[in-house]
Amino acid sequence: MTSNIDYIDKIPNNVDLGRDRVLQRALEHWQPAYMGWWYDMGPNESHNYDVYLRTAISVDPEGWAQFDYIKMPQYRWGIFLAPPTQGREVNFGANKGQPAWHDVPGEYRSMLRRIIVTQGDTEPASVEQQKMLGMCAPSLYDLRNIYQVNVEEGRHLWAMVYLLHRYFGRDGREEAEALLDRRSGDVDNPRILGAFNEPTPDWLAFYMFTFFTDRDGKFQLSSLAESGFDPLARTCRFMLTEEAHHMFVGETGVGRIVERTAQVMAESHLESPDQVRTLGVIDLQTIQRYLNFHYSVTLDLFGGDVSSNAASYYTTGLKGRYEETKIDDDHELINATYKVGTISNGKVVEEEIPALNALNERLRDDYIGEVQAGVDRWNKVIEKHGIPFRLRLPHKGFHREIGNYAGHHISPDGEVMTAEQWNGRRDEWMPSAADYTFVQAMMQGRVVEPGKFANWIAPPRRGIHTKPIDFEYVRFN
Ligand code: BYC
Repeated sequence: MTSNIDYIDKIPNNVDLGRDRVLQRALEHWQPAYMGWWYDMGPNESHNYDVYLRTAISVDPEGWAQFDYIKMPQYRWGIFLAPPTQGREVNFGANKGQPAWHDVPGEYRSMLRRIIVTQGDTEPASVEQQKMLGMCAPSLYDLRNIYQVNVEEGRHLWAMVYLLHRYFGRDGREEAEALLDRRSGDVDNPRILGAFNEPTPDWLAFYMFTFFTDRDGKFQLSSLAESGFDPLARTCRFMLTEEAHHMFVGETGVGRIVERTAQVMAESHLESPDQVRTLGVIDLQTIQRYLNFHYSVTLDLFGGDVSSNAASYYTTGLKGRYEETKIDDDHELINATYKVGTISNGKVVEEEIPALNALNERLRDDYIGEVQAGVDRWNKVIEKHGIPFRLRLPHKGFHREIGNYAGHHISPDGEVMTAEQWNGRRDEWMPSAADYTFVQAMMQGRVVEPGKFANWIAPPRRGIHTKPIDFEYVRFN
């Protein structure tokens, strides 16, 4: 097959793609397969729309985001690494102080490939999960935002595929193909990590996902941005610039739903969930249940509380802690300990374990600190409207399937229960089939008039890229 890709124009990059024959050959096969995947699994019925999107065309801090109308299949998925740091070293683990690697160290090859594949797998998974949501968008502004998130998740897949193609030879190419073969939720060939096989059936779920799960992305990418394997570090550093917008979409999305509900409750002086629902908004109790679900499945994404994999990733210098180089310690953690929760005699207790084995838990704790701050901001909105209800994060052990809490039944307050007790209260704590039916019924059809918003969500404070809120962010043609 001969190449018909104009590399410089179609694939913006700063990896000298125009002269890299190995990479070009790999992409000649992969790029058409990617486009096939996008047409098949990308946003439903969207291929002919003109969408006001930003495209990364360079890594220059001021110039990387170019905004224009574009049809999504013509989006220029590019390959970017953050600029190199001269003299960079491996900053942690047993190889601390060695020059950072510019090629894959042979002895760490399979471990590194596994990390890159796991990261890469989440990106197309999320696009698949969100495929149908454009059909019931609450406004053109929101529709444009989900499409922006989708094309950038596509680009993040490209980022990982670049590493596989460039550094892992034949097995890298095979892994890159497999990334397009697995499908979110597929019984036979599912995505690798649990949360990426859960449906995202409505916009409340989408905003919870972008708030909670994309933020796992931020913390994992930050840890990988510390990697001693320099191309991975630099790739992730650039991905983080795009990730920030996804979390903004999530936090403001949930915030606007909360705001609209609180506003309607304050105006109507109604508090009971059933009455609130009759006013065409989502009751705060349902929002809490969605929060419980998305928070708990996302906590699982950090892996086991006690993990020898995590210890190996760290000791070898492949995956660091969140903001590793800002931490004031020996960056080897040989004698350090860390507390993890576990169940003993029917109670949640803490035990002190070697810090190296607790690195997943430590990252999870860093993450929890940040999500708590976001929940506090949502609560300020509720408080401002004089409503006594407060959203809260459930206990870390609630509804967990990975790690020390897996197999136990823990209430949002941290009480260890029997399966029967827990299941008896499940619908108080987790979205029920009836909740999903209610939310989806409210989100029938999409709002297409510029500046108009569905009743269940407040408008944003401002538009995208200095455009007004009533800008025509999507043209349907
Ligand atoms: N589901 O030693 P353990 C993002 C497996 S999100 C299913 O505790 P480890 C994004 C594990 O694979 C960020 N299986 O785990 C967000 C292992 O399997 P084996 C994605 C799971 O390896 C929104 C076994 O259980 N990036 O970017 O320390 C939209 C024992 O596990 C799960 C990354 O994850 C699970 N939740 O930690 C778009 C970074 N958890 O060995 C994008 C790369 C664990 O028995 N990944 N297992 O076959 C990693 O660093 C690690 O793989 C993990 C797991 C932190 C995920």
